[in-house]
Amino acid sequence: MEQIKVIVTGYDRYQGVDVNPSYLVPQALADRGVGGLNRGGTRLEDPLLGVDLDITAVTLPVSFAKAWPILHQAIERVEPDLVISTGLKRHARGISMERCAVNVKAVGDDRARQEGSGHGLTEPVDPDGPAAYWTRLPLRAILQEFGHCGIPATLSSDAGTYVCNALFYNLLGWATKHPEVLAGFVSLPLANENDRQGLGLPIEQQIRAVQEVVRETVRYYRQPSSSPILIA
Ligand code: PCA
Repeated sequence: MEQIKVIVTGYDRYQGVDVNPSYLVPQALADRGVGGLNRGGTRLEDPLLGVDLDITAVTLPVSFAKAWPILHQAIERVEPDLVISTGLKRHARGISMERCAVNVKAVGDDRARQEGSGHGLTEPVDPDGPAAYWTRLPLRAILQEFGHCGIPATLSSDAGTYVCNALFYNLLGWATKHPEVLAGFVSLPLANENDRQGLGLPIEQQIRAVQEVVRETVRYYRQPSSSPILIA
């Protein structure tokens, strides 16, 4: 059996948010796996057929200084094939599949407001780094899968200017030196259990979404396709 190791990350308590979905979702994946098919199912096109999937959940502090070093340590310990990071994007209506990380971070006291596109003072994440990095996750396949599952989602080129984007930037910078590893970022909306009109999605749907992200990324990892990953 081929072993594929996955790190799924999220964040610890986050100011002003009762339930941070990015705290719950990685843990749920580590506990439950990514769906029934890898537990005795035999659907032909199951990307997990013959795969021993090992998922490690990592909870990170909402801290520019600490988040990446902790993830980096976990990466060195686990030696993963895939790294999927998640974080809360409060104003999102559905799942946002992030295409790129930018070399910009908010400075100043109102950092927490910089989760979306920020307007305040900024500085580079890495003064010597490029303007942006692209993810190599199969975003098109993932969004197609979301369509089949009825999961509301969009492509995004903006993980904000706060810790999520900085972590993503550092992660993709690391991944350029480790091209055998696929890495990406999924922004999650608020956990919303009942108000269908408002922002957010129920937590179970968010868990399902990140399970699909892992499944489709494993499929691509095992058999890279020639179809374009990025949608212009
Ligand atoms: N979202 C923040 C940091 C922690 C989180 O869940 C962000 O968008 O950067």
